[in-house]
Amino acid sequence: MNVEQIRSDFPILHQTLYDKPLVYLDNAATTQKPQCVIDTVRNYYEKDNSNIHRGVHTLSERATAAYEASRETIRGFFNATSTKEVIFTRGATESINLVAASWGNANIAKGDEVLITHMEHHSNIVPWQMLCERTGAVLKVIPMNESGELDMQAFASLLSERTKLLGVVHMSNALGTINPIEMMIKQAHAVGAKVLVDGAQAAAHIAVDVQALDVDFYVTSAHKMYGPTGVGVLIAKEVLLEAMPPYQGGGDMILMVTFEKTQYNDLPHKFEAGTPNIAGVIGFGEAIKYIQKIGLDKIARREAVLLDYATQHAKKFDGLKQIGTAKDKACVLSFVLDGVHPHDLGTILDREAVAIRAGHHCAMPVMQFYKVPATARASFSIYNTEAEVDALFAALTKAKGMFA
Ligand code: 7TS
Repeated sequence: MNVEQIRSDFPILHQTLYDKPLVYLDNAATTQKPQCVIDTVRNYYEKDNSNIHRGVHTLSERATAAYEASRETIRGFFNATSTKEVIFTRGATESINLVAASWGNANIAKGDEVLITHMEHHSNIVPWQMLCERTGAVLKVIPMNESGELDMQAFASLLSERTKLLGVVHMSNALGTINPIEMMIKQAHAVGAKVLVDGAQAAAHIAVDVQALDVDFYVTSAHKMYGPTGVGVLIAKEVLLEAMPPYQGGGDMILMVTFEKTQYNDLPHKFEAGTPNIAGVIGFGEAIKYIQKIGLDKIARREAVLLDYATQHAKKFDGLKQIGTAKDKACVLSFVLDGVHPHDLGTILDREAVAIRAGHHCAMPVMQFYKVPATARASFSIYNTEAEVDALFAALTKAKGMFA
């Protein structure tokens, strides 16, 4: 893989901050966008902008065709059975809220259990907590160990016929851990539970085949996959979606409305009320094509080399404690540095033009587990280089010196 060639696809990377070249290591928060995605969104607004699914004029037909072509691209990428199983949303967060509200209200009752893990992002905790509050169901949590790996024995003993849903993050944003979802899905199905996998981090790094996984609900966001913000997807089994009530009511999700009764639209439109993020969806499709052009296998191999390089640096760095050392992990180096608050670290690194994230990463229970208020997190993508990892550690050395 030619990293320099890939870098040339991302215009934002070629700038300086404080007279130093930008080193962007906040990819878990959002990735940068390649020129082809930027051009696709721009082209849509310049040439095709129009509302979809209802116009008879040419622009509307073009916009609709491009929007639905994106759905097919995304179906293929995740190997969903049909485009009926591909629901566009605002992002992973909305996808989870959709399932918790629609499937949850219809299927969860008092005394049922919803099982999640200790390393979930808040977006895969709070919607389930809200559902449990509404219904009287109980939220259970799979514990993890010091390395940031799930306790699989505890998982097995938490599963029972009361478990109605397992919500599990595919790849943790705070730790980098990749969870053994294939095995977990099988075990959860064995007790009759449905499984929602939060793929917000994983989908840009790990190939996902929803049929092979037999996963019930898989969610992700376009903006972490080189696509636009404000758009994402819920991929779900058709039988489940057919049985689920609509999430929101409005235009496009209906076939027929009278004051007495409304007949809902067919899948996937039943779950896409209102004018969607048309440009975003079309840009999302282009981002997926960009990933496919490079190949996820190549991406994963390259990112593993980079993470290994950064981890070797981290191990040698005096006073640095890594948070998250799972055997199976990707792309995330989360850490604390003796005597320097992560927020101060983030600010000092910014003056060196190194962009990292400092905070709880919307995973406060992970911080509580490690008894830290926050961590510093560098997260890597296909366009990052070994020289940028060197720049990160040079900046850390400088920060440490300032606090010595
Ligand atoms: N799940 C995981 C594992 C995530 O990392 C994120 C966002 C979400 C869900 C929510 O995605 P959204 O696109 O709907 O907001 N994670 C991060 C992060 O690590 N830093 O900023 C956002």
